[in-house]
Amino acid sequence: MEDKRRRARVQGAWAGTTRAVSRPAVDPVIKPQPKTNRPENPGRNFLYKEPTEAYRRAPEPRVIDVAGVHEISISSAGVSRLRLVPLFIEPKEAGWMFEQLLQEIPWNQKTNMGPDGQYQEPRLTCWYGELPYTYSRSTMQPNPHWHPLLTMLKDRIEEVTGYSFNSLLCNLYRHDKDSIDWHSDDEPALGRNPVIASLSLGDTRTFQMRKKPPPEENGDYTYVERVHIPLAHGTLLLMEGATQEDWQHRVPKEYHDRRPRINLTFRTMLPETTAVHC
Ligand SMILES: O=C(O)CCC(=O)C(=O)O
Repeated sequence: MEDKRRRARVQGAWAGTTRAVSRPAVDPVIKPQPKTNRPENPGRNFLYKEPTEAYRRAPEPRVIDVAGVHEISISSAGVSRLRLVPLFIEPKEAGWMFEQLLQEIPWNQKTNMGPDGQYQEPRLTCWYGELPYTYSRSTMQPNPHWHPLLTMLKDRIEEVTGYSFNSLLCNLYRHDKDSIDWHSDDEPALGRNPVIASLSLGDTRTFQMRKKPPPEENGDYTYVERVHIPLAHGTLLLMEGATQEDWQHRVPKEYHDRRPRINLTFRTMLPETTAVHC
């Protein structure tokens, strides 16, 4: 029966051709295979190998948003300590101060030298102090003409903290895309374990910190500890001890609209040294 049907097909569809139709001597019979969990390619061996390294997860950032003293690490360089004072300047006062500084500080966009050539900083700045300040291979000239409001704020911070400062770097973040990249305030001109007093006015931005990795990480920051601090209108943040030696900080760009923010970082520059800021 089967042979008869095959012959009929040859005579019908292919009967006119002289080409020989090659076909297997025996029709292949497809047998149903039993279901197994074995891989389809039996030539390959799949062996379970015990992982040689423990699975590492980057730690969640620690958020610091309450007033007080926060010791964030301890190392051979010493304790890294932050003091957070929200509402150091009352909102009513902070409002007119912000407007006045926004209008009256001679803001300027600094040009730095990076590995790919010159670039403009994504923010405006102004430097006050008797000494020049050099970072990213570009120098800010001495500027002894302190705005009276800045002198008043410096006096107020000195009175409350017990520290004294002779210099000030003012930063203006005009909108959400202005920022400052990872760095430490660790120039030789600032001396060992410098104290930095940072006063924020205007819109809130997140001040991010990351711990410098140990030598065995070869400069990889993937798994380091992180700290996030929202710096709101009128907040004072003090960085003390080994903070600059053991940590870096930045204010990143934001994905959502931000109104302008002014940050005043009071520092003490030592004379007779050359500042080098990375
Ligand atoms: O804007 C800030 O809060 C940080 C500024 C800063 O990192 C700096 O001036 O070195």
